[in-house]
Amino acid sequence: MTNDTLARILDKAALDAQPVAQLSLTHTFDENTAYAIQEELLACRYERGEQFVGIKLGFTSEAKMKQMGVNDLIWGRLTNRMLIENGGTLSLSDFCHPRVEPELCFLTKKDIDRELSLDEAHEYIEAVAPALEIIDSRYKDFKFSLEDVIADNCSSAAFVVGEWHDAVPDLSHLTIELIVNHKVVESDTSAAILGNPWLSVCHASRLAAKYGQEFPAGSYLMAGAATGAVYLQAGDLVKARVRLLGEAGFSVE
Ligand code: OOG
Ligand code: MG
Repeated sequence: MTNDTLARILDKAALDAQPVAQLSLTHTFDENTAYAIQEELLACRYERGEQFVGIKLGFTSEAKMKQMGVNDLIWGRLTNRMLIENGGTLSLSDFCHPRVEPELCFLTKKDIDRELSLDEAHEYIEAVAPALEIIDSRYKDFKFSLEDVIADNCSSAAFVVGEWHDAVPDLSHLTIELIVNHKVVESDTSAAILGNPWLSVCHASRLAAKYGQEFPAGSYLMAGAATGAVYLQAGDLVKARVRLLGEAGFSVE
């Protein structure tokens, strides 16, 4: 099967909100091919008029690597269709089995077309915000190999961004909490994200350049979850609360 055919299986799974068998059960493909399938998958979304708005990193924290049984940093693409306004509503029926995780989101200030050093990263970032990522594996039981999840655009499904703040040099000591129905269900500090969330900017710049992805000024960068993810239920009121940065939230119907 071609990369395009495999991508269309995942695209249909997302459109129908019906998970499919892991591609790796019937096809052998390496990490590079997985990223090529991801590109084809995004091409399906662009064909429908969606636009690239940013990059998300995955498995930047121990908690996530442990929860999902994989141990390598991955990246995916965000489109305008995935953005839910802060305080907005998510419909469970649009997704297979969505989970939510608390994150930080950066807003880029300049076009990025090469790997940035940690010292340079600050010049390229306009602001930072508390955020929530809704991940929704298109694979049955939310189970996958590293190659499977890369092909599936790293489970990207939706995201919510709170109020923007100046991105101060030290972002590694912020408590990040996931709050569902007024209860803290997951919590860690921002140091859980690669030891320093600014490193997410360096990794995203490296990966975008490596895979030829344009990363223009004004793009979002979801830095990766600080904690494990939890399944969403109808009626949930979900918030990410980050010390000094405030909250981002949505409700589930
Ligand atoms: C893959 C996406 C991981 C993160 O922040 O670590 C991710 C998944 O867990 O399904 O978005
Ligand atoms: Mg995430």
